[in-house]
Amino acid sequence: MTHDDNLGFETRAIHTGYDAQENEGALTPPIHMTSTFAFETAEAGAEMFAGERAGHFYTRISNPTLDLLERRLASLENAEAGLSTASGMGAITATLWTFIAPGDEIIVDKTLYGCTFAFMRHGLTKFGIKITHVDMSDPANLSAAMSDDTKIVYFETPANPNMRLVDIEEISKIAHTKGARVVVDNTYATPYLTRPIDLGADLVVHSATKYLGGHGDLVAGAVVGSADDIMQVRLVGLKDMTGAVLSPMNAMLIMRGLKTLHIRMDRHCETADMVARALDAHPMVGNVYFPGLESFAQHELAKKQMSQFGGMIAFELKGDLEDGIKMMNALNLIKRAVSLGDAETLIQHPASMTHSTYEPEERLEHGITDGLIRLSVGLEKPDDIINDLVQALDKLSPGQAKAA
Ligand code: 7XF
Repeated sequence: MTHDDNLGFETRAIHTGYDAQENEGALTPPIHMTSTFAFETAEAGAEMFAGERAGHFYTRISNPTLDLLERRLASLENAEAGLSTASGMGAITATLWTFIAPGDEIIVDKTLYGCTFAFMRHGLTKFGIKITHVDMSDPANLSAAMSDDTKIVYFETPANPNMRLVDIEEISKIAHTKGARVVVDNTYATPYLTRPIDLGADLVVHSATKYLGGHGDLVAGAVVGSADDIMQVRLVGLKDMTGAVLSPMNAMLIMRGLKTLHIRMDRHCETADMVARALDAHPMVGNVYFPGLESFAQHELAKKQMSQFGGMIAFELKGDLEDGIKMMNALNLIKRAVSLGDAETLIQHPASMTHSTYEPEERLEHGITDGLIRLSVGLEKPDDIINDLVQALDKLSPGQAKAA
């Protein structure tokens, strides 16, 4: 597959894989809303099923609209091939089911999105897969933990919800000494900010529900990697083991989102930086976790691995859980909602929402405090976002001076 290597990221997000002249001149690609494809002859059908003839035969395996989206995502991630799925969890489960067998070990970072954690720790372990958690913020911990059974090394960076970063290049080197595949969840950073394949990762998974779609109107996922690996995920993980195929209609909406990914991400990043600094300056706010802050523990790694620092912030109040609830309920503009990467600024409480899949003692062990609040900074006017947060925080500290 060509990746229009000479063209920029933004240009490929708009054009890759599509020729209007092959489609009646239509500027926007048609949506192939079809479950099945007619064979010219019975023999042609049999040849397609045998893998001896190219072509689409059933949308759970492939479809021209999905194919176009997959080419674009692969191009943006600098991967050979891509696969779209019905959700981020569809991408993660299809990928992992493809490459593991009973007795294998997956080494995962300490902090993961709640359902990914539940899939591994509460799900895969039932099938004889060993899940070992390692604090990958120090790569030496991975070196010490690798064994001959380790088939996959898996992490998010930045991690949901507490923003911990993992050094993709260092971790990939260590994982490859034992031949393990490195799978990175790049949902938070998007390929606009970080390209894990370029840094040595083997497979990149996404919740396309978030920044890639970008408008909060769909649920979708994707995985990219080598052509061989992606073919296996397509034929095993997607076709047979999960069936988590994306709707062509949603593929079209993601492609519409991708056209503005770079503009949206620039703005998310710029506003998040302002919001993080405003939170940091407020007397009722304790720790602020944002990779762009000089005080962020892994700020140097953020500069090495991310072109900008993203639109996600986590913070703790100088107060208790009740204060957190009071603050969230006092917001007028910012929506109390899970998910992220939308135009609307969203706030949520991981311990009782996205990460309630962890047992309380597991949350403690994995660094998700009860007081942590997560903010997905949207595309509204920055002052409006900051003013809403400050007026809600001020309600916790009557008499205290407003943050500058
Ligand atoms: O299956 P989904 O499209 O919802 O994607 C799952 C998923 C995978 N990786 C990361 C880093 C994610 O954040 C998600 C979904 N997270 C949402 C959230 O944290 O708000 C889900 C709402 S419960």
